[in-house]
Amino acid sequence: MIVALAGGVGGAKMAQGLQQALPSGDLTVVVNTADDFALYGLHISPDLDTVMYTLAGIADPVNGWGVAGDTRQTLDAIARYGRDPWFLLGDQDFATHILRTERLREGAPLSAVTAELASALGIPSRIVPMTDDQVATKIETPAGRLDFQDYFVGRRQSDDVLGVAFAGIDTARAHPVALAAIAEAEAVVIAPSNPIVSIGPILGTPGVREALAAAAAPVVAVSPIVGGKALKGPAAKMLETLGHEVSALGVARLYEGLVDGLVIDEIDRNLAPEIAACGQRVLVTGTVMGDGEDRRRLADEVLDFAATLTPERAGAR
Ligand code: FO1
Repeated sequence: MIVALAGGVGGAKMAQGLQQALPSGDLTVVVNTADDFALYGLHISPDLDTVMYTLAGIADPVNGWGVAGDTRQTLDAIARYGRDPWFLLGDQDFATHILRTERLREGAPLSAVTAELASALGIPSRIVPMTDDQVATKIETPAGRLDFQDYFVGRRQSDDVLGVAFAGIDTARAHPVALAAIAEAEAVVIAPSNPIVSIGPILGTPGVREALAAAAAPVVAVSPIVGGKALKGPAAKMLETLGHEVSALGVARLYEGLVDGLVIDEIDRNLAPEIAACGQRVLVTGTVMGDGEDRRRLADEVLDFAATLTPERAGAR
């Protein structure tokens, strides 16, 4: 079994490639839930849904999030009542949030609801929230402390990021299925998701770092920074204002002691020696994932690379 740690769109693409590369049922995706929030009384889990729609083959191909071909009649009707439709929820997407919220109110844990939805969509992989407890990303900016989606969607990531906090993380418990999957995995793949706000909360959930350190399997990360730029979203600007180098080397330093190998893009080939000096083996390949074929090819290469690694990271057995 292979475990992927994933956030939103980049993580979902990597997960889809892995799902295609592996026998049915061999993939467990542990997903960030610190972006979750409530809107119109509904529980929205953007990263879980992005992974779920992508693995079901129904994700919007342009945005990467939401459902392909979805309409916005509900949101238009909400706007008619004078509410600002700032977060773009499609009609089919609303169905997911309505049913999730209903089941949560009945007392079902988020992981069980996610499994029900994913199973109904025919997804052969396991999608596991990092925790069933509530964790919420807060962004410190010159304008004050912002809720994550207010910063990300509402204000279009225009604020400087002075700090990032994950409210509730200290008392959150990593999902036991995620911890067991890491312990039993043949390889753990940290997807090319934002290391601060997508992978950061997963690693920060008590128990996950310890599970990774104790795992017998190699841990491999794919750099989300290519040629000094983020593939998507605010990762580059965030890394810079938080004092990290905006490069694949910066990513290597963030994951130092945690991973055995780092996959970087051809364009960053010159960084390979310095990354190796961080104690990480390096695979240089094309990492920019467009269509399905790119995803599958990268997944095959990442799995082949992982199979060549002997865990040497700090704490590895
Ligand atoms: N991202 C946007 O930039 N604008 C949106 O209006 C938006 C709506 C949205 C609806 C459902 C969903 O599952 C995701 C959505 N996203 C939107 C993406 C999401 O906010 C981010 O990708 C993640 O939270 C960051 O990983």
